[in-house]
Order: sequence, then C-alpha cells, then structure tokens
Amino acid sequence: MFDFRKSVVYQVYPKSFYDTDGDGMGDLRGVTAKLDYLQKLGVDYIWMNPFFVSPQRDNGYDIADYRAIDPRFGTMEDFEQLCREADKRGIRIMLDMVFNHTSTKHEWFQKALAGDKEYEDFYIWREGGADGTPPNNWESKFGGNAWEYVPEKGKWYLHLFDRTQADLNWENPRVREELRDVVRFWMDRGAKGFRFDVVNLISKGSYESDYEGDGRRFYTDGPRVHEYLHELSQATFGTDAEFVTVGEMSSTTMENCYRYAGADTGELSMVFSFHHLKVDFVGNEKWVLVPFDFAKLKNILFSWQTGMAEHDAWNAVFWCNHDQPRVVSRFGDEGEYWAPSAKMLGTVIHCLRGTPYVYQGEEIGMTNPGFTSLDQYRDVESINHFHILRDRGLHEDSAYDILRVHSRDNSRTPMQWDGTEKAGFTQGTPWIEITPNHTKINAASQVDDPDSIFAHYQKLIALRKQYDVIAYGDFQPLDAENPTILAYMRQWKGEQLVVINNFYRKPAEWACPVDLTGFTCLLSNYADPSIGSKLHLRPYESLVLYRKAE
Ligand code: TEU
Repeated sequence: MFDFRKSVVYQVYPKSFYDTDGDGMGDLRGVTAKLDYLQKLGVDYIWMNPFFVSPQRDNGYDIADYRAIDPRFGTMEDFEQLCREADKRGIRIMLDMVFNHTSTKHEWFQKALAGDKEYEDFYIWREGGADGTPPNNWESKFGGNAWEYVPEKGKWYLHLFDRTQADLNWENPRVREELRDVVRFWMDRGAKGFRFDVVNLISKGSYESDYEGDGRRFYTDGPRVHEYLHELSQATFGTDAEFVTVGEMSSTTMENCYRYAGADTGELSMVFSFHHLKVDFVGNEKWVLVPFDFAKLKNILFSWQTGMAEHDAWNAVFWCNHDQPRVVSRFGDEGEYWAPSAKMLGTVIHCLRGTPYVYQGEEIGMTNPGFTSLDQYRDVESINHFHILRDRGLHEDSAYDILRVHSRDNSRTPMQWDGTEKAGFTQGTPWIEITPNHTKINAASQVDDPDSIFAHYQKLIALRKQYDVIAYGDFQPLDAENPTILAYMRQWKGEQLVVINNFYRKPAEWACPVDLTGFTCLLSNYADPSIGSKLHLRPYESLVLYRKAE
C-alpha cells in the first residue's frame, strides 16, 4: 500500500541528468532512458526540477508558461511517456511548482506591463520615495534591493529573487484560482506529487522597511500562508491520499512546520527546512569560509527530529539538492575516505524519521567540481555574489575560494554516468563543465559492485521498506554532546534501531549508552563491523544495529 513514510524520493535536475538529443542539456527522454537505473536503486518517486517554458535566467525557476514544456526539454508526449514508463517500474513523478513568482516574460506580467489593470493586480507594485528610493529596504536573495522600477508605470515591483522573477500577489483570489488550475492541469497529465518552491514566502504581510535586517521577517511564514496552503490543498491534491507534497520552507520556524506538515492539518505531506545546512555560514551569511559547526549540525537535526515527531508532523530529510554543494565535499572527505564518508553521510539521513531525498549523483559520491574561473559558472546567484564580494574589496582568489565551496553550481554539473570523455552525459558540448573526476567517480563502475556507494544507498532504501522501525519509529539522540560521533536510537513496537556514525577521520572509542546485547548489524561501511560494550570506530565508520524484542 502507498505510504510516503516508507518512500524515498530521487531528485532529478533535468538539465544535467542525461541528454538524448546532443544539445548539451539533459531532457525528458533522458530521464525515461535512465528509469531502469533508478528502479535498480529502489526509489519510489522522482522529483523533477522545473522544465516548463522559461528564459532560464534562474534555470527554470523563472517560469513563462506553467502549462507548457520548454522545447529544449521535450514535449508533452515525452512527459506522458515518462509517467507511463515510470509507472511500469513502480515510480511516480513529482513536479516542481514555482508559485511565489513568475518570469517577467510570463503573459500575466507582460499584460501588466502593457497597462492591463486586471493583470497588474497579479503582482506586487508599490510607489517609491520621491527621491527615487525603492518602497522599502528588502533585499533580493540573489543580491541587491528586492524592487525594480518600471518608469512607464512610475512604480516598483517586488522580486525576492532575480529581477526577472516577479513575486505574485496571492492576496488576489484570481491568482490563487489560476495556480490551483495549474496544479489540476498536471494532476490530469500524470503527476503524482508536487514540490512547492519557497512556498512559505507567498504571504507578504506588511511592506515595512526593516532596518535590522533584509526584510525576511515580514514575508517569511507570513500571516495568511497557512490559509493559502490549506485552500490550495483542499481544492486539489488534498482530496487524493495517493498524492505526496513537499514545501520548500525558507528560513522557517518549527512551529510553522507543525502546521505545514502536520498529520491532520490539511496542508502538505512534508517540508524541507534548511537550518541544518547553514552550519558553515556566519549567521545568515553564506558567502564566507568557515569550518562547519558539528555541534550545531547535530543540535538542529536532533531538535527537528524530536520536535516534529512530538507534533505528529513529517520531515523531508536530506543533505543535497540543486542549491547545495555536494555533501561528500562539504561534510565528508573527497580523498582517502571518499567512499566510507559518503556511505556514512547517506546512513545518517536514511535512518532518520522522515522521507529521505537523494539528489542525482549523491548515490555515487559525486563531489564539487572545483571551478577556478568565473566563465565556468552559470548560476545567477554565484555570479552576482562574486561581483558583490569583489565590490566589497575581497581579492579575486578569495572570492573564488568562497564560490568553490558555496556555489549552487557545485551540484549542477552533469551526472557522471561513465568514465568516457563526456561522462556518458551527452554527445554534444555540455551546458556546464563536467567534473574531471568522472573518470573515477561514475555510475558504470558502481552499479554492479556490491561494495560501492551506489550499493550502500540501495541497501539503505531497501531497509526502510523492510523495517517498520525506520519508517515509523520515534527518535532519541544518543550521547548528544559527543564532539565527533552522531548517534541515535529509533523504537517501534518492540523493534530497536541504533545508528552510530563517526563523523570524522579520527578513530574514536565509544561506549554506547544503550546495552547492545542481542543487536545484529544491518549495515556498515566497513567489511568487518564489530559490536561490543566499547566500540572502536574507524575513520567515518557507520553502524546500523537492530534488535527485535522476543
Ligand atoms: O530556492 C530558494 C532559496 O531561497 C534557496 O535555496 C536559494 O537557492 C538560496 O537561498 C540561495 O542562497 C528555490 C529554488 O530551489 C532555487 O533553485 C531557486 O533559485 C529559488 O527558489 C527561486 O525560485
């Protein structure tokens, strides 16, 4: 029976997944062509990043037509074929709905620009100061002020992201009705789930200036956001228990997530939150270089695990997506302990309470590409911030050092299918460079190797289906203060799962606070795991231990 708590989602970034027509960009047929690979991995859902008509200023998050597929990705027939072929393999397709904003090339915005009052009210317009200053001091997430002036109108429109991504006015009931229609349109064509982009930013509240910060406190988890989500859900997917939905929640609070993803609140199935991935930032500032704060990482992961469980709300659990650097480069080891650290990181996520997400290439341990010049970057946020860092007086080399660690392009390089020149991704010129280590790190060398990272992910996915404790168990941190080990216990109807991870290269001795008598090892990243009252954990060693009461 369908149960999203037993499911695993695989994220496909279509542009970088597999190119079947030689234009250097992945396409829908490319996803269909690789379904056997995904079936072999064992995933239940594929979340696909947007492939709708778009000028691609922000790689498809700037949508110009919600109902049409961008020809560079394929046709509606290709999409329907993908859904059918996926269905044959027990896989469902989730689509990415970008409802906070549209591209300024969208027909609605174009009509607004042309003076159509009805469509003007689809967006957020304000007058600025007499001296030419914008309506308030809110900052765009991609750098600079969040308002753009349109001289013909004498007004400014709001864009929390790029200036070509105009924020929609959800206060307008017509906007909400249009967006509900878009959801129905894709439900009718075979989509079985949705990911909603930055959906906790849709209710803006007031438009005051914020002299303390960038303005996010006014529009994040805004006053009508729960009402809007409830309305959308009840009018569309909420009536179909087979549907799975996930909201991307930017800078959210746990209290709001109890409602967004509560078992009976009628909003969404689950939420992405990002606090655990800001542990290598300084406050909210991402464009800095600091080592990750392990104590903070654990504290955040653990408090979300216990808090959401206590309130019967559901997490999406993940390290990677198309906006994040590669996790093995970030929290693991790209060198000698590449494979054990990649497996350990996978284990941490997949044994948590929540639905795990695997981002393409994570299952084979793909790394950051190590770009060294600006012309290798494609991402608008990275390019903007490079210039912002330079304008602040930072040396070019230091700006590159920061981009190499934090750029969103780290995860957007082509999927490494094999060790040939173009990594088996394309016959043409890839739209973004392929990481040179594809000769060593690639799917072809791992799919049939029982010791590979791929095989480890396969086992993790299978364990969730086999053991109810992984899907349904409670969550208890173990030795939470330990400076190098991340360990926890899950319990469910007489089943116990103890998950122990040495997060570092340095070996560690550890006395588990749980008596491990009678436990067996379900999974490890070393060939000869041993269980005892005192554990000798090797570099990045990871153990999944299990016991069922008689
Ligand atoms: O991202 C929202 C978002 O705020 C971030 O994850 C963003 O990439 C980060 O703050 C930058 O530091 C979503 C999409 O995942 C992202 O790709 C889009 O660019 C963005 O929304 C706009 O639609």
